[in-house]
Formats: sequence, C-alpha cells, structure tokens
Amino acid sequence: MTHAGMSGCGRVAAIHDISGIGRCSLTVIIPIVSAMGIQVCPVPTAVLSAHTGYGEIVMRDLTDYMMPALAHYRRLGVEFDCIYSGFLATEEQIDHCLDFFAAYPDALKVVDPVMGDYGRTYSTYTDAMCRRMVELAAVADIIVPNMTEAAILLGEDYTAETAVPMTASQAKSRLVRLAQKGPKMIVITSAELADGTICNIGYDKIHNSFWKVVCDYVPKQYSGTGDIFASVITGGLMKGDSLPIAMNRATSFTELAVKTTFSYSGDPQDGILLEPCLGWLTAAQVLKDFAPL
Ligand code: PXL
Repeated sequence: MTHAGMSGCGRVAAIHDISGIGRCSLTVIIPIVSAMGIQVCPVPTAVLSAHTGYGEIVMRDLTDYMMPALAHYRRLGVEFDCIYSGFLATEEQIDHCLDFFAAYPDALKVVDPVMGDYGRTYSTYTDAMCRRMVELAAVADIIVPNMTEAAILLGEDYTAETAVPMTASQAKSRLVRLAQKGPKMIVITSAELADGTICNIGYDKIHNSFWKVVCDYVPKQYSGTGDIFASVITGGLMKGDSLPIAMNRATSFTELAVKTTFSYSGDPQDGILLEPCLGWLTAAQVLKDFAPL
C-alpha cells in the first residue's frame, strides 16, 4: 500500500522550523521531498536566523500559528497523505502535533524526534520537551532517532564519550524497546556496531524484520544530515518503498551528499551542499546493499 492520494504522488504536512542559515529542517525537507514528486505543505514551528549550532540566534516561536493553520486546512477540506514532525520550539507544540496526527488518522505518521546529537540536547530543548517526545513516538508509523535521541526516548544516559559499539543483538534489543513505546517502524541513524561498521539500523514491527544499511565513514559531522535522511525515508515510504528500500535510498542519498560536501572542505556547521546532489533523487538510482541485521 502506498500513502499517495489524489494529489499526484501525495501531499505532506511538514511540521518543522525554518532556519535561514545552516541547511537543515524545512530548507532541506522542501527541496528533497519535492524532488521526489511529493507536495510539501510547511507548517513552520519557528523561524530562526540560523540553526541552534550558531549560538546567538534570533528565533520567533510560532506555537500560536499551528492550531489556526490546522483549523484552516480542515475548513478547506485539504487531505494530507503524510504528517511529518521534526524540530519543535515549545512543549505545547507536542500537543499540536498530536492534534495534527489525530486530524488525519489515515496519513502516514513520521516522527523525527529531533532533540539533540552526539550526546547533547539542542540549546532550545527543555527536559520537559524531551520527556514528552515519547508521546509523539507512541502514535508514529515510523520514528527516525539518532543514537542520542534513541537514548532519550528510552530514558537512558548517553554521551558521545561513553558510547559503546553495539553487538547485533544489543542493536535489535534497542530497536525492540523503542517499538514497545508504540511506533510501527524504527530507524536508528549512525549506529556504531561491534563489527566496526557504522550503520543505519531498522525494525519493522509488523513484519518482525530487522535491517541494516552500512554507511561509509566520513570524518566530519554535518548539521542537517538527520533531516536529509528522514526526508528521503518519508518520500520513499510515501511512494511505496518497503522499509529496507527506503532506508537504502535514504542512506545512499545522504552518503552522496556528505561525500560531495566533504570534497569541498566547507564548515560542517553550514550543513550539506545539497544543491548539486538533488538531481540524484530524480535520476535512475543506484542503491547500496542492505542486509538483515
Ligand atoms: O537538524 C536538526 C535541527 C533542526 N532545526 C534546528 C536545529 C537543528 C539542529 O541543530 O538547530 C533549528
């Protein structure tokens, strides 16, 4: 089954911030999902001069925009094939995302539980927001946490320093424990495995299948990479990909974009050089291998 409707390949309400500098959230989601033939309807959670990694940013919180926007879409009778949430500005926005999910029960529900990375939470995220993110995960068809976010959802301590590579059975247990919170599919990004590989690992609860796609290691960490990965997963699932195919497509594209950026030696803070890579999404694609985890 695909989640595409009467709107071409589908229409997604994308509940994320828009940051002027740093290529993350809506500035990468809109071009990627659009290139995959899907209409993106942004529901901005905040406007930022630059992403939070830039320090003294200017930020305008749009919490009071979200419910009137949803009410307008209801009045218009607009249907969404997917609701895709990400960076939120306030705890109240978690309730508003739940309202969006409830308003479109047939939509594919994608929750990117954006909270932090490399063992640290983003500067605008409060403990209460992190505690309550599990409520969004509970209603999701798919969640796409990194290792830091997976630990927060599980109520575990995690720092980049204490992180230990996982055996395959530890990785599976982590995925299953996340699935017990409610989501039907889980993908953890950039998981370090005990065999020395870095992988995106996934679990499809309905088919009881575990997957991994190995990532080539690039010795720089670029902001917005998680948003790029999650956008391609979202587009792929909307177009009918199975979980491993969507993971494969998203890993292949993210790797191409990361390697392209690395080759130009830019500042990792400025994000991924997305623009020269977008054509890959419309061309015939050569995908990576995937394997059972
Ligand atoms: O890529 C996640 C993200 C999204 N939005 C904002 C961020 C970040 C990560 O730093 O700061 C504003």
